[in-house]
Amino acid sequence: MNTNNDTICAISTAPGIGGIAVARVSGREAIDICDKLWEGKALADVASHTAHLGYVRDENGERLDQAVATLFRAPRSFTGEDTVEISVHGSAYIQRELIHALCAAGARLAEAGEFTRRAFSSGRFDLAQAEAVADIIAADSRASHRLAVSQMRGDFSAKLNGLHDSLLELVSLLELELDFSEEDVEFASRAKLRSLAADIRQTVDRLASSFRTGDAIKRGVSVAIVGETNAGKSTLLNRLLHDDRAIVSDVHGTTRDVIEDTIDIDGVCFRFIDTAGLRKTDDTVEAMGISRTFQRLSTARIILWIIDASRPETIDNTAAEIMSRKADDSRIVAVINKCDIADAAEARRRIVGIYSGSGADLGVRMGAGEGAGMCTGVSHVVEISADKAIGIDALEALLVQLSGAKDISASDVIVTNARHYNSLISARDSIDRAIDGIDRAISGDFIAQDLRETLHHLSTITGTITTTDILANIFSKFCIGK
Ligand SMILES: Nc1nc2c(ncn2[C@@H]2O[C@H](COP(=O)(O)OP(=O)(O)OP(=O)(O)O)[C@@H](O)[C@H]2O)c(=O)[nH]1
Ligand SMILES: [Mg+2]
Repeated sequence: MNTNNDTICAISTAPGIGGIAVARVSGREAIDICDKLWEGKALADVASHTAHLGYVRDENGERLDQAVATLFRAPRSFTGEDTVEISVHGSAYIQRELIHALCAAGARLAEAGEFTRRAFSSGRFDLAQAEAVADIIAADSRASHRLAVSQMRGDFSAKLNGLHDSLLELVSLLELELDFSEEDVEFASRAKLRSLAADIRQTVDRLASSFRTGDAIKRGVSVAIVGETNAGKSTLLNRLLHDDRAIVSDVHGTTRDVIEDTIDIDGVCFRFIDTAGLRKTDDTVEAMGISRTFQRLSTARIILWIIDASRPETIDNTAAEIMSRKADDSRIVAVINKCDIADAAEARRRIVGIYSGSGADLGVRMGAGEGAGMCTGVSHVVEISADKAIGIDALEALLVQLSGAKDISASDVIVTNARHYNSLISARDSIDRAIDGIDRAISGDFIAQDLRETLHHLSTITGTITTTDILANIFSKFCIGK
């Protein structure tokens, strides 16, 4: 990545043809460079945060387009540098020629994420906030947008800064003690130190634990649709996606491969995964499909176990596989399908009797849970007809509830970035070592060392401590113009 001494330019609107395209120019020479191709009031003379109508000229000095130039003087701009945004008509030709003209006048084409990187370098915001810019651009549901906005606003950073201050206080207490070690004074009682460290650990742990929800919301809550062949899994997928995405037929073993797609339900993005039906088979390709079903089962957050109401005796065939392969913290919803042609009572009785957890959800929802608790797993049972669209609204509402997205209040800080999560886990490991050290009454300098390490891991999130490699890696994931 180049230094910040030069002036960069790029089209910041989406690639392709549009009503308007905006070229962003940022750097020390931004205003002078734009003036070279600007026909209108000299931009060097206008006030910051003002917009001006004029013309831009191409490399050869010919009028290219009528345009609006908006000027932001340093440091009150996104990058913290002098910035000009030129809005032109969004033809591919005009966009290309405008960038050529800007480069001929002394700017250089920006690298991916370079505008945001400059904003970070000039202290406009920290690294976690810079990463939120990419998330805001990528967010495609209300829930993921809300999380990105909160991170960009600095809620996460404020939490980290609070932790940083508490850790520094702990380290300084210990170091002060070490300075006076000959005099054998204790500046902080070990009990006090331990309780402060435990508080920090709890906050770090809460943040790390929020990642599972945050990641699911950001990338789409994964919902695997599994069950016996012919139960109606693909019919349900199509129903949920409002699209004929998968082939439906009454031939057992129709779906061979995993089919997935995302859709927004009530502001939450879900990733629905239709899978090959579970049954014993000698067919090699079908067996491969079933092994893919197992993979998806183990990573899904929510499992929709589809049961054919007209064949309740099949419940036992798939139950054991599903129970044994699901992730510990995923939820299973037993979905009794084809309720338009069969009574669900027998299927329900079997599920409640054998496969439900002793969880309150079932008890309340289903009245008595005969024999509940024999095999934990199913938390909800719903009755639907995927084909006739009966019970779908209730199923969707349940999915939204299970996603956890609605339990997040505006003040909750949720981690959505894998890099942040990894740093939090490392921070939690080092604070654990520090707490262990306090418990074992080891020398203060070892404890201080572990606390400093915790500080280090937390600082990599906001970018107070960082390396060029980390920065290059983060910003290369942005697009050019951002
Ligand atoms: N009456 C009725 N038929 C349904 C319903 N849902 C699905 N079907 C029928 O059941 C048959 C199987 O449906 P699919 O959606 O292909 O079943 P699947 O579970 O994906 O089957 P495989 O891909 O073979 O595992 C089709 O003939 C559907 O039309 C329903 O709610 N009611
Ligand atoms: Mg299918």
